[in-house]
Amino acid sequence: MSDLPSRNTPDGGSRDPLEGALTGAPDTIDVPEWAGGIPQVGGVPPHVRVGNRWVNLLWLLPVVAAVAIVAIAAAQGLRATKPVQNFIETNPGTVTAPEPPYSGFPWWLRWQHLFNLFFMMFIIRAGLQILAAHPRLYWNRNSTPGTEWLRFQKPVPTDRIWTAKEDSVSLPRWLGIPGLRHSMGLARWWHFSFDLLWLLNGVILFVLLFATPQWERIVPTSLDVFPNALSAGIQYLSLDFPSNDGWIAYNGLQTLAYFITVFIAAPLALITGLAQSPAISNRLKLTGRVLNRQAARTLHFFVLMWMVGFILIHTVMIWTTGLLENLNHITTGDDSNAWTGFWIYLVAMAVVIVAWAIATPFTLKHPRVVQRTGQRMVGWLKGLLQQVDPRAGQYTESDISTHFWPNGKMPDSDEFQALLDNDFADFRLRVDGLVEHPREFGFDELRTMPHREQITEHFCIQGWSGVARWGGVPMSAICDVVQPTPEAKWVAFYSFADGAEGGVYYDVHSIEHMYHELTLLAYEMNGERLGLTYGAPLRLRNEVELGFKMVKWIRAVEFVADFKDLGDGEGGYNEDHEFFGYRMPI
Ligand SMILES: Nc1nc2c(c(=O)[nH]1)N[C@H]1C(S)=C(S)[C@@H](COP(=O)(O)O)O[C@H]1N2
Ligand SMILES: [Mo]
Repeated sequence: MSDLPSRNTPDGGSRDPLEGALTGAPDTIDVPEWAGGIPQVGGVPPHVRVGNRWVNLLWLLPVVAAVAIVAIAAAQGLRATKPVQNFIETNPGTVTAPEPPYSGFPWWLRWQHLFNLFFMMFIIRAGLQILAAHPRLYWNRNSTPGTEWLRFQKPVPTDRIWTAKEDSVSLPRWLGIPGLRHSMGLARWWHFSFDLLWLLNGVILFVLLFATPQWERIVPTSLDVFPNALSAGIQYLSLDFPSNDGWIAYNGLQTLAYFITVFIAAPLALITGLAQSPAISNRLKLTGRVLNRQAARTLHFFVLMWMVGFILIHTVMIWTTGLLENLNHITTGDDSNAWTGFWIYLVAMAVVIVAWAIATPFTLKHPRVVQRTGQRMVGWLKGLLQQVDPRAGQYTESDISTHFWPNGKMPDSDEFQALLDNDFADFRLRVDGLVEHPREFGFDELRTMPHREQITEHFCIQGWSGVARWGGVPMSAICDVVQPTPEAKWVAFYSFADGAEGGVYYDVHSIEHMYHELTLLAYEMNGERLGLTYGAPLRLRNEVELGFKMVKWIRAVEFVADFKDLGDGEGGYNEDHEFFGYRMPI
């Protein structure tokens, strides 16, 4: 049947000889070897595009400083005028409640505040790491180089193939988790796991806010909030702050800031995060419309900017408007000047700093633990998302991207070269494992089988996306021929190419997805024969999953009961070597 030796399983079924060509993977990270030994290279200062020109945002620093000085002077000048003084007198900043105010922060709010702070640290750091995996932000879903509005990376070179992986940048290890280039697989476990905790904390907060009068602090109930916010703004800017009545009520500006943070920014973080997922984006057809993946990613970044800005100003205000009182309010819940709150604050901050310091070294030392813990925390949710039907997320001809980022390590064996030289006339796709009729399919034969075309969006784990028309044979047609046995639960796709660290690139997919009409072995792209860069002779399309699961340069397909004994047992090459998850609908 095949030129490679076949081996037998204890139950007598034939197993794919390529199983033996898979490699194990280390459970620790050796930085020089990471991701195929890509050197650690950082990004560039943020550049924003204005028309065709790129502006280095560092120039903004002196501009912001100059504007701040002018604004402070203007606010002070204004406060010396009679009309503004009258305005501030009638609108002192704090909207007086019609009901007698109640005071203080209940114990649950104080604990939730602490948890929020702790969770946000990991979410933000891991989020930056994910951003660094594709350090460009766009509004359009095509991710065409040059159309991004913000980049932390040099322009894409045009004189050679520039893979998406090469585009990733390192972060300092104290900032990103874990800082290395192309380490978003690990960062995503941190990001998603703490997202879940943060969401739970948020749901409890929403319930308790409205079960108590606490919501009145941060939900404006009259239009007076606006003149009072303006008044508070002028007072802050003039550096003669409005009185701090936070124990009883917030001023207009505080109310608006908290309202936006809790009721706009936080839900937006969730929505724009989910909208980047292939499963959700395709299911809800948000893709082609307003909230395409890149617009969602850009808005997700704006939420990050808001949150970081909020945290900075919030902290400065805590320190400058009566530190001891403020700290007692949020720790012991007393309105006093005692030092107790300060000491509690120091202990809490020490815990945060220790957790901050440990996160990256722990991840580098125990990446497998991070992967397994993440899988336990959010794997079940990802499993649920895999059930969705992606058919709604199909496009039309005019949506096809002109640029499609290439990724992955090309096949370099003599065997592949020989097949290529012959235009794959001698290529045989081996399909075996737990099937009634293991067999090989010639390339010509595959092209006489049922044919399907679809225009769909590709979602890379790094963050970029692109739309292409794919044509090929549905996996269901292959299944009809080979007849998987009832024991077959997973399907392994083996590549002609090695993964970045050597050993055959492979990935597993659930058997259910094989019967989805959008799951294809594609041999055409945008109406032409699939090019070498994009995976010739065959590549997989499974529109529920992220890009790395769509094996290119496919050589063999094996139906298995379990993937534990393939490679390192995690469900694919990147799962083994870069600690990705095997369920990747998000
Ligand atoms: N054999 C093989 N297939 C692969 C990869 C790879 O490295 N080797 N990379 C994957 C990743 S991460 C992505 S995003 C897509 C990229 O497909 P493209 O080059 O057509 O954009 O291929 C996937 N298939
Ligand atoms: Mo990818």
